[in-house]
Amino acid sequence: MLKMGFRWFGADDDPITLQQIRQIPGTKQVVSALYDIPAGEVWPLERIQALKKQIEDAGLKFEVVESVNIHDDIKAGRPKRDEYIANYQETIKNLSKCGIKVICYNFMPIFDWIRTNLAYPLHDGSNAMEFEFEQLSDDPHELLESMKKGSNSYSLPGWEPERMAQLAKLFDEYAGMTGDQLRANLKYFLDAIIPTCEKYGVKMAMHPDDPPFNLFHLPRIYKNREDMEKIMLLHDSPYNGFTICTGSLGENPANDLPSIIREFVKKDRVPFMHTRNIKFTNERGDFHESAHLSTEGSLDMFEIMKALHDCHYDGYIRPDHGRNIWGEKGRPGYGLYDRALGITYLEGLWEALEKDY
Ligand code: DNO
Ligand code: MN
Repeated sequence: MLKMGFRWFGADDDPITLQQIRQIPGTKQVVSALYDIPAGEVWPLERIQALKKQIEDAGLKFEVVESVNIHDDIKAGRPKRDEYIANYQETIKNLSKCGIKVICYNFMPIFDWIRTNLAYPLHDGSNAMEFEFEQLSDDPHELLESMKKGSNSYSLPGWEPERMAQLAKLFDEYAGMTGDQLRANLKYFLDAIIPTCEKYGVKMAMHPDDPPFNLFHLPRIYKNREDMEKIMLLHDSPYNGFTICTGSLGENPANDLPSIIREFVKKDRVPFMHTRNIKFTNERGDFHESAHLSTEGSLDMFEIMKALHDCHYDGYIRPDHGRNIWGEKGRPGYGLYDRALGITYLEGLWEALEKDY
């Protein structure tokens, strides 16, 4: 049985209700977070307990948190990092008291994932997020303008107006930083928190950089298999794990997802999976996100699920982004319908794999 989850942004911020999530066949887990707590601060126990209660009262489970974001002082290796790391340890402890088993996080400087259009029209009248190299400029403010084209009031995480206002300062902090330096800062962080994770039984699951290449002259360190091996060796423990996001890693056609999955699931380093498909639109590698089906995108979802199945995957999984379909207006990529369709498709593939055992 897949430990299938659905990402939920909380009662105040998500137009989707827990009652709706509960009606998606096969879905038992809600993946959520305290989204209003700024990176670096401790997540109070009572707040996590309240979120857990809400989810459990709706008949669902809460065992995976996405994300506990990392303060830029930790990523940039600034003096205040020790204070933020101590807070992170406290958060791990509090999450563990509430039964959380996995924390998804990312280690991308300044920004989280990036698209150039949040509402790209697809041939069937739906829309999805898109990435076009030509729209990228060296100035993130210009990119923000292009991103907003045609979309509603949502912005991607990391692109909120408050953060855009302090961008110059943040870029200064990373000026000249290499991948090795960023990796050293990750090691410093992992060496401090993994013993806490081991003690409290919470696994870390680092999310790939998206897209998986350097942007705005900022280093990115989880782009491919080689990067994963380096990260694994920074602190060798099953608690130092990965989220394998098929969409993010798949944005580089050189990444062989089934083989990456087989290698790292066998090594017990994959507590969490994100599955979604993308479709390349030209040789340069521009792409848009697509429905989960292999026939709708460039990734072979059957081979991905087969790799998981062959390795007896027993971690958590969720459909990542979907298209916005059937007139749905909410948060780009995080509508109800297409993600629910994604789940039933993944469950179908899984059932077929199980029966053929
Ligand atoms: C992209 C998404 C991201 C992810 C965060 C994890 O593929 O899954 O929003 O949740 O980067 O920290
Ligand atoms: Mn993802």
